[in-house]
Amino acid sequence: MGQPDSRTGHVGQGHIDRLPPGQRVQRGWPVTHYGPVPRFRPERWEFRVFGATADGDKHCWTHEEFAALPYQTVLADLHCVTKFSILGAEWGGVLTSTLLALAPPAPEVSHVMVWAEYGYSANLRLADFADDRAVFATHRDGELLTAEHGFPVRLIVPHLYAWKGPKWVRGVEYMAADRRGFWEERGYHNIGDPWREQRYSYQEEPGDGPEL
Ligand SMILES: Nc1nc2c(c(=O)[nH]1)N[C@H]1C(S)=C(S)[C@@H](COP(=O)(O)O)O[C@H]1N2
Ligand SMILES: [Mo]
Repeated sequence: MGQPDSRTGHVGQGHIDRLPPGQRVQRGWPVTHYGPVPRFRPERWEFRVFGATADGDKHCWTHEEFAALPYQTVLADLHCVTKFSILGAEWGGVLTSTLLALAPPAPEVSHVMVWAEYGYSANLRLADFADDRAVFATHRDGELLTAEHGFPVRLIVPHLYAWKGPKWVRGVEYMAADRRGFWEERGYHNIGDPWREQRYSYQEEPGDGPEL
């Protein structure tokens, strides 16, 4: 047991209150994604912030530059919409708030699209993306991510289902209107809050997302 974690307010691993409705605890760390694992090519890799930036310019980081950005850690669970949850991982990397400060969005930006290798994408409301626990993770529990788990960079948004956190991230597009990402176009909920069990698009209420 011990002291409650200052970020989650939860004590101990597997405490019942920390599990969103309909989820079960998964031991270990399964690999879950659509399609093949991309090969990392450092010389071709760049992390791009584009779309409606405040200065109208694209912002790019090489892998070396990205790895040199301020490193912070977040303690967070991972909730897959297929109903398993992984509890108590420490994610290390670059906070989305750091990136937003380095490449500020224009005032009209309301949503972002996070883009990954092979065209995988996930849309997020700017406020969800900017959450102070959202992190572009390069490490888990102090170790570099493996290729299957998203090396070199994956997004973790602790308060949303894990499909909202692309592995193998390559960029962020700032948007002045909402647009559906990969799974959001294919039957999954536009917002994806596990605590409200927003799993599927048929559960969406007016205002939750663009017309399907
Ligand atoms: N690029 C990419 N990222 C992705 C996915 C995917 O299909 N492609 N699947 C998501 C889903 S549904 C989950 S549950 C988590 C799983 O992360 P893990 O394999 O590291 O456990 O990755 C997310 N990120
Ligand atoms: Mo998932």
